[in-house]
Amino acid sequence: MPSTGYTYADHLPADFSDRSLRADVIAGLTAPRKWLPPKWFYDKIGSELFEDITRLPEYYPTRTERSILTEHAREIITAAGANTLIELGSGSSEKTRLLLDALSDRAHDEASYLALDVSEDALRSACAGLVATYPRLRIGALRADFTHQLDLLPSCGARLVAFLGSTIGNFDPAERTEFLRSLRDGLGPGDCFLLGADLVKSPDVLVPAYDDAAGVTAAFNLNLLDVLNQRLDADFDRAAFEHVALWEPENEWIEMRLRATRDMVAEVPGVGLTVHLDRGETIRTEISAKFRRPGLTDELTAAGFAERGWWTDEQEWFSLSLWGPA
Ligand code: AVJ
Repeated sequence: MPSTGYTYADHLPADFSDRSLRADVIAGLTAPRKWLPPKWFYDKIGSELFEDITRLPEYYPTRTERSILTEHAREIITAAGANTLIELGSGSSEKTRLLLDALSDRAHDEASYLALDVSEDALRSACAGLVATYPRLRIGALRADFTHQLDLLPSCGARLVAFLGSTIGNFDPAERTEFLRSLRDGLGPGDCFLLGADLVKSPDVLVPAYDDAAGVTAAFNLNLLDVLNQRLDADFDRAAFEHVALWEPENEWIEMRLRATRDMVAEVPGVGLTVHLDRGETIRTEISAKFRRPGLTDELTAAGFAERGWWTDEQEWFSLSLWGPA
């Protein structure tokens, strides 16, 4: 085996992705109000479309979070007192570099980084890129599902577990509670949790961020149908769906849906389903919850965390917050 400069461990069965896709599609498309989980957006094309979204003028979260990190990464690393950074859902690990620069300066040869993601491709390309920039950093990749494998986190040194990009917004409130509880359970007294969370703001800003003028988010949403067509041999007619993004003020989340523009019947042989949609019927494909500081504090406190820091941008559009065990 040629040396890659990082360690790689796989904690998911080879058929994990196929099995969970099938279970999700059966559950979601037989429900009275149809839905699909957003994690299936991210095939190769979907991941590229998401990278394109992060560069859209309307999509402020990525650049706003990056600006907070640029300004405060050192303070955050110092407040956390960490020598190990563990990133949940690391994806391209692009913004992570701002934290790694600060961590490397602080912890020198003691510094380590562990990327955790379900995608081997994402883990390998991110880690290979980091090896070149951070020769002294110990780098590890762990293929695991952070929604129910948080007990796998290695217990070495003072750890900072980072969950960036407002990915937490994709959970519904019950999933969020469970995620935060299980994360808290796995933290020792010297560990910390860094959370990137998008904040409530005017729908005039929020809605265009999920329904951009160039139609990139629409393509990202519709790509989910291609994923089902390819992986489950389904025959959804993409052209007969339209992208919908709406702000739900009572839940304070953005919902993305795919709306059928005609009555239709689609076959999904991979799960043995025939799916009927009426004209105008929607499939919910994502919720993207937005937060307020008091609400976040309540949820994190209920899960057993105490606040250790709060950073935001000038417009208070996005937050990074640091939490330790209460
Ligand atoms: C990566 C889940 C944070 O909810 O803003 C972007 C995904 N969906 N545009 C988000 C997304 C539509 C994104 N997250």
